[in-house]
Amino acid sequence: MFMRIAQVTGFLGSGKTSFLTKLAAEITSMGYKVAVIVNDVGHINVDQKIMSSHGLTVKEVAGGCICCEVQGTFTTTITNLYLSCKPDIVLVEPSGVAIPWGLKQAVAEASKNSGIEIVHSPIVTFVDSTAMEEQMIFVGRLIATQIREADAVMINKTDLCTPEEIKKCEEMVKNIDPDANIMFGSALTSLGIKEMASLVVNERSKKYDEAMEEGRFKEQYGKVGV
Ligand SMILES: Nc1nc2c(ncn2[C@@H]2O[C@H](COP(=O)(O)OP(=O)(O)O)[C@@H](O)[C@H]2O)c(=O)[nH]1
Ligand SMILES: [Mg+2]
Repeated sequence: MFMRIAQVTGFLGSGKTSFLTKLAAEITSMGYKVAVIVNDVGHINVDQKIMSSHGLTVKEVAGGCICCEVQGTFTTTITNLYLSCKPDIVLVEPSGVAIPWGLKQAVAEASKNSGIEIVHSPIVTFVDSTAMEEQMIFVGRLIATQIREADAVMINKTDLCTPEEIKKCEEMVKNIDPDANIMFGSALTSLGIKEMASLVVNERSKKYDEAMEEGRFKEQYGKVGV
């Protein structure tokens, strides 16, 4: 029993759902069975409609954010998803204010409880290139955490920006994490779709392993789920 989980984070409105819809279609065309879990309170019905129109499986995790509140429910969702359709890869979009390690812990719990071997694909944090500068003023700490905990950063909505604006956004990301693996994307032009598909299908999250080894995971969350 083997299933990949690819987590997408990023602030509300950074374009995760729009991108995931195309990403899921791309991964499906590569011959993999894809499922999508969205947990965007308030937007769930819209997301579900978009995803369903692409013939994808969408599981709704009710109530609060995946990472902190619904660990039990998430475990059940993952287990049921596996039993009902055995996807090769599950794309997870937690709420826009979730941080990556929280969800990783929930996934670890799901894995332990269900006996499914779960591989963590690289975590990709989405950044809204049209809004990052302003968001850094109001929610800078959250965005910085999402960037530092990610394996890759997707500078998104590039179709709306000039090359100079994109460059500025890239510099802001590098200021937060000089080692960030940066990609550029747009749900409108499909820039970055193939690149990200290849990443989540073929690679593993390195940040997660490092954090586990160094005990940082435990330090941050009190207990380790595996
Ligand atoms: N022009 C443009 N608009 C986008 C892009 N991605 C998302 N949007 C728009 O940005 C808004 C938020 O997108 P959504 O996917 O719901 O963001 P999420 O909250 O991160 O899931 C919506 O109005 C989308 O149509 C993009 O690449 N280019
Ligand atoms: Mg969304």
